[in-house]
Amino acid sequence: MTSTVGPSPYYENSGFQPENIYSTRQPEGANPCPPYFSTNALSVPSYDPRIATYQSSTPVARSSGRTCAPSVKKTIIIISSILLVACCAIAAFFIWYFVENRCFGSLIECGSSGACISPSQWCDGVSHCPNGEDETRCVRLFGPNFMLEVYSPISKSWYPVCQDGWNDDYGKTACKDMGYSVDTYYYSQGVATEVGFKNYMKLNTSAGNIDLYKKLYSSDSCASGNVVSLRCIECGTSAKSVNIMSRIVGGSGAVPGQWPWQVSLHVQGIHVCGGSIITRQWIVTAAHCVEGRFSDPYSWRVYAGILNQNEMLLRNGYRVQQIISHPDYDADSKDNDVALMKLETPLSFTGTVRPVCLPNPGMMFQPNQQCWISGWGAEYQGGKTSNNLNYVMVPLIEQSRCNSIYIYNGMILPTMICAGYLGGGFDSCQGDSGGPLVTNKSSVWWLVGDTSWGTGCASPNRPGVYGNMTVFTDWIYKNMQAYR
Ligand code: 4AZ
Repeated sequence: MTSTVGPSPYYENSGFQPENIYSTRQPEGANPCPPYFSTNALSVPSYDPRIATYQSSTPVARSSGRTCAPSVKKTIIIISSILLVACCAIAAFFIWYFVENRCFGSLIECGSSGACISPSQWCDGVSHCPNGEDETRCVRLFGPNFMLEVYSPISKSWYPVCQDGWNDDYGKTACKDMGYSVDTYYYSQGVATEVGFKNYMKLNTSAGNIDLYKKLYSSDSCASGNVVSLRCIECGTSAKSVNIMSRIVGGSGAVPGQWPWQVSLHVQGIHVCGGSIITRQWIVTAAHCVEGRFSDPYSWRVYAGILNQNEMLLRNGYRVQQIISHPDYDADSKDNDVALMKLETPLSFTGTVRPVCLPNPGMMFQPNQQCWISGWGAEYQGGKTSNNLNYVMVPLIEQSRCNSIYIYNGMILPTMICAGYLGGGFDSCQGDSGGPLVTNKSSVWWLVGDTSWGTGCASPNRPGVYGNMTVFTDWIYKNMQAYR
């Protein structure tokens, strides 16, 4: 593989980031500007109706005892000025406070909706926030080691979980809360903590039979020194290693079990798009595959573990119960080109039917990182779909480079990622859409993208464009959890 891009930038899956910073409570009903700081206070002091305002240019000479001496006037002006500045500063603080913090006291804000809930309602198994953030932002898996992290709505940060007292029952609860089914639960194990952790979530094992999240408390120590690594599903394993220069355009024919997450999506017995298995019931595909007349779940059949299209026609395929297209998908720009299909009956996992792993936040994909695409798409621009599953290695292309004037000139949005060869020759093509762009890292196959668009197929300076899965994982988990 030729290296054309420098080493410094990387693609980082930053996952959910807290939106606001909370500070201490502002007393309800407090007036930031008391009446003596009113704007006309300086021009109409009550003790001397004759005193000049700031606008007066000619000071009035005073002789009587009731008028102010110049030094007294000066003092009043200085004090008034200081008070005015202090009032403005206090007012500015309160304006900032109300803009930044919409919830009073210990109440917690629900994402960006502005709704407020009490800390005891966060992660209690009942959705209180309008968009359900209180139940979807409880746990996440971080980095290539699947490190379990729990969200603290108070400090608005994620903490690793100390392994002390942890068991598989807690692991299953955490997996369920991410939208996984308990029957695919794989394992929990302790991994040595990275230096630099200052805070952990620890289990209060004497807390009795209460909810997992109520048992967790924040601590700056972890006796075992191990944190929980959690696998909710055995994903990202393939029976066959890949032969790098092994059609798609310019690729090779796949063997059984090589890309076990790859599915073929049919409408009326015709292959329309590809997709990727992420759980027994959920398939990730492209939103543009399920637009318009293709949005009816009952028109689709899903074929898994079969490499040959002719063979699929002899089988029944899996029925689709539900299709969820990304709400922000834009058909013109192909922004957020991702959709989920829920199968009516769960898949049975075998050597040739297996899920791929969704990328965890904190994973980095390097520019030029080797990735693989697979599908039954055309083998050349304008060709018909292939009878056999093909694959090819495509390196990632840095965002700024792909957006350069001689490539896609600003059309690559943050929800997209480019992969391919600027010299052309190897690429995804019509019919590969919705299918996987995967990479192997730490011996696990990760879904980096879903095939989305490109100008033609395998032309120079027109690489393939894929949905950037790292930005969709929060949306995917949220939907898997909501439509369990
Ligand atoms: C398509 O229409 C399509 N060369 C998929 C990928 C590419 C172009 C078109 C990228 O399904």
